[in-house]
Amino acid sequence: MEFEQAAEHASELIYSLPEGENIRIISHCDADGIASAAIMAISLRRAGYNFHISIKKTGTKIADGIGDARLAVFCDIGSTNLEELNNLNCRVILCDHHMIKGELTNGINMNARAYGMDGSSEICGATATLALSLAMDEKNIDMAQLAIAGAIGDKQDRGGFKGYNRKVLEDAVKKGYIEMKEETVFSQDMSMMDSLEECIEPYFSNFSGGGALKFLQDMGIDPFKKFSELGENERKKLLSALTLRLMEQGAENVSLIRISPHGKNYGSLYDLSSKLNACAREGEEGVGIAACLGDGGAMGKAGQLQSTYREKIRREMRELEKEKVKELSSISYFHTKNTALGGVLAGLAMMYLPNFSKEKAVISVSTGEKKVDISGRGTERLVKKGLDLSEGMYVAAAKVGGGGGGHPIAAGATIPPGREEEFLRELDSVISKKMKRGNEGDGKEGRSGGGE
Ligand SMILES: [Mn+2]
Repeated sequence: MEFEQAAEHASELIYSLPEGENIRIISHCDADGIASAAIMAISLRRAGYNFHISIKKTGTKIADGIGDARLAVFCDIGSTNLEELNNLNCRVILCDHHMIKGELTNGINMNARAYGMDGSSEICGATATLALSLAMDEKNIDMAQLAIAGAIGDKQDRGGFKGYNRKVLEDAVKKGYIEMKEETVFSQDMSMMDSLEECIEPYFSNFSGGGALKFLQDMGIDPFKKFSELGENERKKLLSALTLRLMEQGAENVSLIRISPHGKNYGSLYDLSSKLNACAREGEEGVGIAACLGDGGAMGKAGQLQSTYREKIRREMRELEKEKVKELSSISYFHTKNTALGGVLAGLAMMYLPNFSKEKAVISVSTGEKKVDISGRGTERLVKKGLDLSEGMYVAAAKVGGGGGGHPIAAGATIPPGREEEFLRELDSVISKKMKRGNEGDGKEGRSGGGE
């Protein structure tokens, strides 16, 4: 069966229920999950159904509290919980893109991976959900705005939108719901000084506490002007100086200008995605959903959450910048009290902090009373050299009585307190062995080549 055919079947399953029926939506607690839930909710409302949304974190018991609903749609979550889904008393539709284990016997599986799509780069939870939404009514293409924000949330914009994401984006551009605009990666609405200070991706080291002001003044650029108010030459000069600075920090693949999708109803979809992400991170998923459903007040609140969240990250990054980094052969690691930010900080440190080696994966360790949360981040270049954080976390966590996994480039683990040292040594050993093998392999194949 083709993916779109599965979407047709799922749509028929929904329309087999009478209007006014209450349909459950269960979705994942991140930007993609929030966008997915909103797409499903709006689609159901347009078709005359009621809905009830629950946003869940990955883990078990995601299907708790379904009550007597006759249909539950799982978006961006559920593929690793098939046993739970199969045991439900209601029918199930699964719109997902995560790794799937087993078979859904209780409804319609729209996990894109089951149809040969690359769930890590071509389709996300929100675009998979949009496929169902389009099968229900092709007019729902306006919600490609939300779907693309979801794809950005899952970093599927990297290297340009691909596969089903791209198809959806192109359709929405054709129909006038999305416009591609060139923009800088830092904020357009603030003075240059403020936007450089508050920028997180990319993160400029030492730009806080007057650093950005001095940098701009030294270049002869008025720090209180917005980027749009600068002259053509000033802009060019500034962009090349900032690029140089990021390269000095060790950042790879620096690009300060991007062609960004703007939604007719939501503005910059990068910004929307970042707001939804902040809502999820700050435990205010409801605000994110309401913002997607068109509640202006909620969108304002989401903007505040975005500021709060960014400020938290900047505060931690300023500390990390000063840190004497601890290193083993293939990993660098740091401790943070902020469990929720571990992965984000590891990723930003890996990319932008000069005191973290670009040749080693970055690991964050946050020790709590009952458990230790570990997050690891690498780069595509390191993955090509054989880095596999997923395998490393899995093996090392199992050794100390914990659990772990994820992707080669980004993974995590939870282990018992007191076992951190042992875990890190094992993780380093597993990663080192694999990277050594990876290097040997590359060496053999690349003998005739040389260069990239
Ligand atoms: Mn997702």
